[in-house]
Amino acid sequence: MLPIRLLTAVPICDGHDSAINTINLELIRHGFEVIYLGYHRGAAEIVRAAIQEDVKAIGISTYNGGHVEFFADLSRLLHEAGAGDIKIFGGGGATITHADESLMLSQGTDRIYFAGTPLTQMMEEIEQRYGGGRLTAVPQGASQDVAFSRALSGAEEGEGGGAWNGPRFGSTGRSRVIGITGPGGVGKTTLIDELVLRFLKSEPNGRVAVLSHDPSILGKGALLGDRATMIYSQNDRVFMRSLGTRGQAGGLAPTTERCLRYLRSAGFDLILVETVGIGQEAAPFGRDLVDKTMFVMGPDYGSRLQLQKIVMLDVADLVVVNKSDQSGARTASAEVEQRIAANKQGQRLYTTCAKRHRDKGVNELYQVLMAVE
Ligand code: B12
Repeated sequence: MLPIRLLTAVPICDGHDSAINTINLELIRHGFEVIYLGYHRGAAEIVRAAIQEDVKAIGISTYNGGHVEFFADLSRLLHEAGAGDIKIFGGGGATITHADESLMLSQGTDRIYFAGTPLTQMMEEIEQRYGGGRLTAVPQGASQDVAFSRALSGAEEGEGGGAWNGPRFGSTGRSRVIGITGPGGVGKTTLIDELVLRFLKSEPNGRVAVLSHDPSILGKGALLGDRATMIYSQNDRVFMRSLGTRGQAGGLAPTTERCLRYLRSAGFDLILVETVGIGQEAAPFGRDLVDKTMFVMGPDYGSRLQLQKIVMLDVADLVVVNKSDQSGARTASAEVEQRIAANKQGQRLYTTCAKRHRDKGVNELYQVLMAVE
């Protein structure tokens, strides 16, 4: 059985994230997979993420006021999408009054936790309310994303024949699946977000999927936080699913292959798969899992000798040195270029600075990805 998933966030115009950070850790300790969206988040992006991540409930921490309207908005948007069965709960010290609470409960909120509620009591109750199985029914009038998201979780569990039977998602008629890997901290998520931006601009009717991995232990909870750092991927034409590795070594999850097959069958034009940060020995993508593999590294890998030890430099189709603004980037590019030239496999090196707007290296990389047959 898949772990139960919850999404947590702090509303727009609110930066009080200390409470939710504590709550997140407790939820993880109690075995939940927590997709954390971060602070200053609008109702629409929270609802979109909750649907795509197939969560059982949304937990909101709010301190700066406006909570009555904000929670009502969440409830309205969930119902409009046909996902009114996703519950809403939350807290915010003493800034939510008992009168507010009554109003909020009457407008669709499931539970408010007040200041002074012990964490153990809160967790026991959250387990009781939202534990058990995931949401499987697709309510009448549900959006395509709601139906697809629940079917995708079903596919993870081996249900439904492994292929999507509903309307197709993309517009170009073919899916390109790109596996992206590299050590932690080299900017993979930022690079993916920038590739997504280019896709949204160049394919006005297309849809892109992102499958993102964070480390987790089998049978335990996980904090899945890649969405919190993404900007352009908060868009209706992006379908993003975060996965915990659930005890599997190497950078991917036990259900990654099923998810990828399912996303491909749904016709997304571009599917970007991000592994967790990997070590020198890992080569996470098997032969048929993806169409092209991309290895992203930073200029700071140590000595030239270290380069010899990185297995992905032998097998990646595309090699990217990101953070090209850092000192040492030129030398790094030259050394990596030499390293892959020695492989004699026609691998190409791209030098990028993903955090820079309209970076030429990212533009070039995007063109190459979209030309993948
Ligand atoms: C810490 C704090 C800060 C820190 C925030 C640090 C951070 N990164 O979070 C700092 C100093 C940065 C800060 C800044 C500001 N703050 Co302030 N801050 C607080 C303070 C003192 C505590 C909040 C807190 O974290 N409590 C700890 C949590 C764990 O406990 P709790 O609140 O009791 O929560 C319980 C339950 O509600 C539940 N819970 C809470 N959230 C959730 C979520 C879920 C999913 C669940 C299940 C449960 C749950 O868990 C707890 C269990 O017992 C409150 C005052 C107060 N005593 O509440 C003011 C307060 C929230 N801040 C306030 C204000 C005004 C500000 C500023 C605007 C000040 C300014 N002029 O700059 C800024 C805004 C910052 C921003 N960007 O939004 C006001 C808000 C007033 C209002 N709403 O009308 C308060 C109420 C202070 C006051 N009395 O004036 N603040």
